[in-house]
Amino acid sequence: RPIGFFDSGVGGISVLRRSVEILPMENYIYYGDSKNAPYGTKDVDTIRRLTSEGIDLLVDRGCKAVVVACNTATSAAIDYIRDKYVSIPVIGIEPALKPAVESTEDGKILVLATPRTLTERKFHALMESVARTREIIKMPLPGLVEIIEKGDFDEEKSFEYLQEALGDVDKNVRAVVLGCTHYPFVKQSILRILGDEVSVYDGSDGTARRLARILADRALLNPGPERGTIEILNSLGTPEILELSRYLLQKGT
Ligand code: DGN
Repeated sequence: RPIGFFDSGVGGISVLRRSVEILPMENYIYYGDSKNAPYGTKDVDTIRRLTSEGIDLLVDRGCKAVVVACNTATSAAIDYIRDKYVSIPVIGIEPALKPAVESTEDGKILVLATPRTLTERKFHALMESVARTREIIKMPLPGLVEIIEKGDFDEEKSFEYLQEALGDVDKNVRAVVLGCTHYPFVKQSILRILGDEVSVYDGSDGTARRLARILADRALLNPGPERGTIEILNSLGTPEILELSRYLLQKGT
């Protein structure tokens, strides 16, 4: 049976890609809800409803586990989704604040995410538990997801947007956490603006590893030996968005 991946657009492909590297024998179905992107500026009830509809589609296709590969949907809806689907593992993603704190000794940590992720209780709880002694700068980037959904990665618009947002950031920033699954696709622009000395963290590796561990614990891993398949679906359903999704799966970050 396949593993389902959900995101409010093409961003979760950054997590899918890492999972395919770690678990190449698995079959995957990726469902991006680009029609309703962005989620990051929507209210919690709307995000829950849309996430739940997306997960329904994956469960109807027989998925043995689902990954909510969207920080926004995880922060607003993961408990709700877990209560609804008690019989399959539901794996979420959160900003990689812990690895950023553990791997850098000093300096400030810049967290980039959607407005919703940064205001939700889940993020504040995460900050309380792992980063009490470090200075965190939270920076919402409304509008960046829309630019990436249009296929502009390290080009004109996304670079200009990031330059404007990050140009005056504190010079003591040592680590940057990409707390939205779309942002790894503009990592080069972020490094160009902040300088190569900053370390960049995103949640894809941690999420893919957690997925692997949970499947192993429940004896749900696909034994192989053949490589699995990857099916990509999108609520927009246009050839362009499917092409963009496949391109991102190959391109990486
Ligand atoms: N990719 C989503 C996330 O990780 O938060 C954000 C997408 C959106 O709809 N704003």
